[in-house]
Amino acid sequence: MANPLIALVGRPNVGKSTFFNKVVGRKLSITEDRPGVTRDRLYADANWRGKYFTMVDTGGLELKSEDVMWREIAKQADVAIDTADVILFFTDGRDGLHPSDYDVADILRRSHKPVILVVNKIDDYSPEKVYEFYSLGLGEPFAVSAEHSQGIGDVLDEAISYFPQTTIEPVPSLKIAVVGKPNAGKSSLVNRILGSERSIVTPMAGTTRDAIDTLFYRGDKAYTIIDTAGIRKKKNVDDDVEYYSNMRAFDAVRRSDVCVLVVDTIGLEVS
Ligand SMILES: Nc1nc2c(ncn2[C@@H]2O[C@H](COP(=O)(O)OP(=O)(O)OP(=O)(O)O)[C@@H](O)[C@H]2O)c(=O)[nH]1
Ligand SMILES: [Mg+2]
Repeated sequence: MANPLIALVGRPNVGKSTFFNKVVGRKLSITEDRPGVTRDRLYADANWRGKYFTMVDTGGLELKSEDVMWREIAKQADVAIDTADVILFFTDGRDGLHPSDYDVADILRRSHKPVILVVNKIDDYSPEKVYEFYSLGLGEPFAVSAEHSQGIGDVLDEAISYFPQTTIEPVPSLKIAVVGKPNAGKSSLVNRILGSERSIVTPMAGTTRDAIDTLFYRGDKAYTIIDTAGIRKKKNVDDDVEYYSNMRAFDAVRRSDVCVLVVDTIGLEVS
């Protein structure tokens, strides 16, 4: 039986990945002060008060946008919503209630799953900032500062209260990291192995930003396959996001038991 799944969902740049990193206790997910940093789904196991669960970080939702990238991000978030046992709906208390929050609220209501409304970036305890969020019609908002680790425990207490009574510890699995240069076909290979569209695959280089762990079974054996961002030589890395996604890829290599190196035989080039 798999762990209960908690999904983090909300519009871009509200602090989902910051919260995710605090809960899993590692800087797994890339955080930056701009929208659209998280693009795939990022899974990690954690426990709270002895209850084990898996948490999934998703990319921010821009539901009104026709842009391909935002639509791909929304597709990934949809899978997380569909498979979640509990959803943490993230909003930004510093910016205040945003029209897009209503769009996300509509989607979450339609999922008929337990939804916990989180108002993040309440760094100085100022409860008045959360009142307007009652109008989303999703019950009591939880004031949180992910950055300063405030209010996280209350949210997790509420989340685990929705778990089924019997939960078990995570299964040990063989960890396989799939690594290679950008656009070598790593996500395509991973998706083919998993038999479903688990990562965003586009012909554009650099669409996987994070190292994505997926647990799967073959026969009675458990495996974790880790899809990573393409690695380039340090001298060619020119932005922060690529720098950090490269670090995630190296971290995946370190924590794996086996590495699969994917080479593009058509586009062989020295970079
Ligand atoms: N002041 C303050 N800033 C925060 C807090 N939580 C996150 N931030 C900042 O908000 C920015 C966005 O945070 P992320 O965690 O990357 O946001 P996200 O929702 O994952 O963004 P996308 O992946 O683009 O959807 C970063 O600059 C964070 O440092 C908080 O509690 N207080
Ligand atoms: Mg993010």
